[in-house]
Amino acid sequence: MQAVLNTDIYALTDEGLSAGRSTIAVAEAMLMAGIKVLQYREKDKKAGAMLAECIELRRMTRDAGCTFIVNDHVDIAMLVDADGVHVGQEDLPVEDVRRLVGPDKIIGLSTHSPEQCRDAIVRGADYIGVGPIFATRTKKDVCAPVGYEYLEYVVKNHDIPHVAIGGIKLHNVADVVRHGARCCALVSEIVGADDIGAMVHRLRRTMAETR
Ligand code: 3NM
Repeated sequence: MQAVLNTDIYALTDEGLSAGRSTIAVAEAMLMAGIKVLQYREKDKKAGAMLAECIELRRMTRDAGCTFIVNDHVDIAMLVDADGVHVGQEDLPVEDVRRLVGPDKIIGLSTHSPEQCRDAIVRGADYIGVGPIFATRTKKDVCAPVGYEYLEYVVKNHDIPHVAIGGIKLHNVADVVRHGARCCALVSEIVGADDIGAMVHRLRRTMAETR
């Protein structure tokens, strides 16, 4: 039951961590490498600039057959006809996001505990983020790492599609997969890589060899 996230790597944007490259250029490299789920996550940009980038990314992801998710901004997701939106625990409740985007769009919710996982299912989220698995500096207001304990809880007890996130790198991704993650989200390891295509291929090979 992983139809929504039927892929190995969930990529996110973050221009501040992209070693001087634009988010559009980074996304282009990700799509060239075969990324099939991309989330637009830019915390320090104005709405107008985000809308302009998302229009471009929607075109690029559609051409590449890649699912396009917008973080936080339900309005921008709707304006560009993104495939879905991702929200956090303190954003608009999933039921209200659903009223806005309708039944056909994907809604992802970040979760950090078994209770939040059960709540996400009741509220009708289509997939959940599970993390942070490890400490990360990419997300400012993030809670303490949940380690593998919470990931294993989700894998053992629930069918909802999930994506492991937080501090995942090339050197630990095999271990995350061994603990049951089917899809892994990485921000800094991919957007900060010198050669984004090579990084995606190495991650993909490592994950495939672990399964
Ligand atoms: N969400 P990196 S951790 C965006 O736990 C995000 O919900 C998290 O970045 C969560 O791969 C995180 O660079 C940041 O550690 C992940």
